[in-house]
Amino acid sequence: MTDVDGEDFGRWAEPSFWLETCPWMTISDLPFQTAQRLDPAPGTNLERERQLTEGYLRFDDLFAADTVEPIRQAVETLDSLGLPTPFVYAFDEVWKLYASAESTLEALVGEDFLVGGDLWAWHLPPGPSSSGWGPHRDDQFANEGFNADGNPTHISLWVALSDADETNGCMYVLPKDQSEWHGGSVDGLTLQEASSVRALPASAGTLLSWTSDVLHWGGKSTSRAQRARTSICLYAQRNDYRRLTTDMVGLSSSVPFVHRLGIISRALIRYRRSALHPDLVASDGLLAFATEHEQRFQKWLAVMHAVANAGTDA
Ligand SMILES: O=C(O)CCC(=O)C(=O)O
Repeated sequence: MTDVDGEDFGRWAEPSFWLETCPWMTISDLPFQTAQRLDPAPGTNLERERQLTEGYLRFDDLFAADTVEPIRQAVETLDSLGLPTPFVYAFDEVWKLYASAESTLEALVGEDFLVGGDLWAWHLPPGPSSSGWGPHRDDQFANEGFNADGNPTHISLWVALSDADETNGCMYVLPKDQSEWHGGSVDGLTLQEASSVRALPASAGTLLSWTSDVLHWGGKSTSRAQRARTSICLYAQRNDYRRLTTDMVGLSSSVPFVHRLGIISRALIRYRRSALHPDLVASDGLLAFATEHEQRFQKWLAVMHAVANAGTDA
């Protein structure tokens, strides 16, 4: 992602700016209500068992080309204009995509789940200077990744928007049953573990998921890459558990544009200093914009919380 210094950030707070950037996309308050729900991916219940042992899953071609292609084009367009790619979450189509997989995701993470939290969008142009994020586990919630019954409290959802393979930086995982736990550190991978690493080529429309104890990373692109690797990721978390991050939304909620700005801003702030992606350069202007919209979002959440509690007390 390139820097956006000198940008008039005031415009970014208007839906019209993003709609002019990607006129084929839409922005409304209630994206989930109009999302078409897909049937559960075949074998989802069996996969749930594998989620407990290996920790990662792949649902090939879960989303149709006419669902993912507009989103891919939006990420590519944002990147080509030097706009931060997570702003693709300003558009309804991304939220609808996750909602359309509701029945598959329910089987994996529990009914009435929430989505959001630490989201991102990647566009890796072909060639050896592009790289996915380095090896890590999504374990910032430390011991809160699993319930007492062993089922995950949250899983990561990664969707290929373009075909990803070993030439353009597909995902790699170390299955959890092949992993000696390194106490949260990714140092000291043994040869035995290295030989158990699996490449996860994924055609556009494929959903990958993993639990918080799975070591994973995005590969490097190569001079043999034919196309950019483009993808999006966020969390799904159980709703019968405390919200792990403040920016999780239920699939029956509204997600107004101003909240999306807050959610995107939180992600920009969270990942700004991350060693996972040295390409994120946030200008002072971008940081000020993100801070303002993140704070507005938090204030709104506090008000909603107070209103809900007042309702309970009455
Ligand atoms: O797409 C990538 O390169 C990295 C994705 C990832 O590591 C994550 O979403 O946690």
